[in-house]
Amino acid sequence: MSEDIRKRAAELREALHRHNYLYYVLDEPEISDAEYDRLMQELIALETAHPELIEPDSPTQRVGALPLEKFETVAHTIPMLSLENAFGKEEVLAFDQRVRRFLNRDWPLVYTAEPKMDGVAVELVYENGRLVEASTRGDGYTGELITLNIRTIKMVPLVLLDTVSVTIPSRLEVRGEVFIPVEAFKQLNKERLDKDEPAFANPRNAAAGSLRQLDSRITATRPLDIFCYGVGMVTDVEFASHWEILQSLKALGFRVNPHIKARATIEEILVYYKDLLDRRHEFPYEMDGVVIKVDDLALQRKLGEKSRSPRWALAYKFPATQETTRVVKIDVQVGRTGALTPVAHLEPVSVGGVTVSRATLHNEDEIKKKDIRMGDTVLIQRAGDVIPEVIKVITTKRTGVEQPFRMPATCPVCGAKVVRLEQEAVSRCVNANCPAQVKERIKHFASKGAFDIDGMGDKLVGQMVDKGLVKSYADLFFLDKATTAGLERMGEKSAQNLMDAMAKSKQISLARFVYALGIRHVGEHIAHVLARTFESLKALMAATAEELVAVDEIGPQVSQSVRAFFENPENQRNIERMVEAGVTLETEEGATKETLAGKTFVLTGALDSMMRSQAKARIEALGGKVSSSVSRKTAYVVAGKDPGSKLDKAKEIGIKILDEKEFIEMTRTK
Ligand code: D41
Repeated sequence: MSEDIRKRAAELREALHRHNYLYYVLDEPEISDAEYDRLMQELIALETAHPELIEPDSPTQRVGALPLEKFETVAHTIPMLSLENAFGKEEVLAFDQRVRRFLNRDWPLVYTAEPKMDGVAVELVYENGRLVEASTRGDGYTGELITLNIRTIKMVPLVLLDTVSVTIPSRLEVRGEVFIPVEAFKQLNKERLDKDEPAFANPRNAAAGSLRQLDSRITATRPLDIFCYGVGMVTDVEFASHWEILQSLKALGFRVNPHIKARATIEEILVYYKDLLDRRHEFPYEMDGVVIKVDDLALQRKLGEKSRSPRWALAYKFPATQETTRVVKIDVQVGRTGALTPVAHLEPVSVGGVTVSRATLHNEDEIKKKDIRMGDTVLIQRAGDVIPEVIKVITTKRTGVEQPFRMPATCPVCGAKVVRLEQEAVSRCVNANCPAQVKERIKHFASKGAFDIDGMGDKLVGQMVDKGLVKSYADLFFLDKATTAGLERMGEKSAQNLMDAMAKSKQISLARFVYALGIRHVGEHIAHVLARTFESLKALMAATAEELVAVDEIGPQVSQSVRAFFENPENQRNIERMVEAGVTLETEEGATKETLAGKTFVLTGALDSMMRSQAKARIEALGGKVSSSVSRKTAYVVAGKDPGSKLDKAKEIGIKILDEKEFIEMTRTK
């Protein structure tokens, strides 16, 4: 092999590490995704042709090939201590008093405070700038070795950035919290439900479950992210303050939360806490409080630790999202596929500022496992805007009158038989014409990812089905305005709006159409795969089971379900009627209208509701482009918080400037 090839491979590795950092850590890419892919493909090609070139920290080597048998355990060089909790302002002020008394100080102390991420604590070990080991916190003294799983997280550097500002230590232990952002969590759960896999209760469980995979190829598919907040053992470098540690971690290529409050008095920290608490729902990830730390490391050393937590740190938690209440009754809800989901009706209780009166109980086995009975006092939890859940029964509150739940033998809505197949966790109503199923199918049909019919709310669908106006989704397109206007809470104006919305929805992509049909096991993603592969509805309807399973990502279950759906004469008839009503399929895949084609955007400053990469994705999904510098060719400059000189330049040459709200409005996809 020539020296040139070796040199080129090294060049590519370095470039890819850098662009990975710019994209995933800084969220400020300098090259397009396509260009990044080209570099990656070139490196893969070189490494395939010359396997001796492959190095463990090549950017191509994030995902391992083989699953582990089990995780090894490792001892942390320095224990990962836990945090003392505080739940009120008084406790925080008492902490400050205690620390100052201990240090014999009557003047204010300097603290640094950071959002407390609700995820999984991990330690990353670097030797001579290379990631060699990663482990969970475990009990604080020993954890599990999850190096292969951590390597799959693109926000984790495999190789440290070499800059002038920080020496690369021969050994560096970095601590951080791995988490899953809320939107990505919801998407992950949606995909799991589509595949009939159990949903995760909350983002933290999803992150923990993802890190606990023995097969790193599975972990690689999970949207994990990390914020680093501290160090364990570090050689060769001396830090003076916590703030300096955070800055150095940033300089070495780690992701550090940008919302950290640097060097402030305890009063300022209290204001910071209040602000984060008020705005916590604007963040793309879950936080459960603020971690307050004495900034000066010399003072930290003086303070030391007591039992298992440092005296110099405090977790000021956000108000609990857990509460106890009573289960008044348990009934069942009938879903789109006839699945019966037990729901607990609760005595209303405020959980973290939101009144909760219901909680999902998932299925019969879950109720049995937790032994939840009507009349029980239970601990419930609400995480983000996820449906509240029953964590456990407070058995000491039992009086003996509590009634166990039994799955009904007949559907509570239509009275048809309920069956539970042997290999399934759910019971189902067997009547496909059950009004509850019909309503759910229509709601799904009209939902955002499907026909996206504006104004087709739950109440309206309920009335339409109850009055016998619609028996299937195809009937929607044959509704007339007068009938619609006669429904409760409707009128001329809203009926017209609904008619307009339906007319507009008739132009639809094949993928959305297939998703809208509500075929079991066919979620948004699988619908896309099917649309991309078969390109027309006719071809998809004609596809044999063999042709279907031959498609990547389509297994026997999906294949069987798709066949059964299209073989059903009633479904065929419904599809024909929709075509008669004027539903037309845009055959092209990804048929979102390219409303921003030819328009170039420049992003400057931080957006509150999304990362730069997400903003970029929104623009590109509509055919627009993102550029890093403002010129006369720029169509719009999107200005977030703390915009840079790009905004000044845009103003100077008269480019249209969008604020965050305007930007979101412009890039909303139907
Ligand atoms: O964001 C967090 N979850 C977080 C956790 C944080 N920002 N800082 C932390 N600092 C510490 C000390 C002060 C003990 C180094 C922590 C944790 N500990 C921690 N995470 C899990 C157990 C302890």
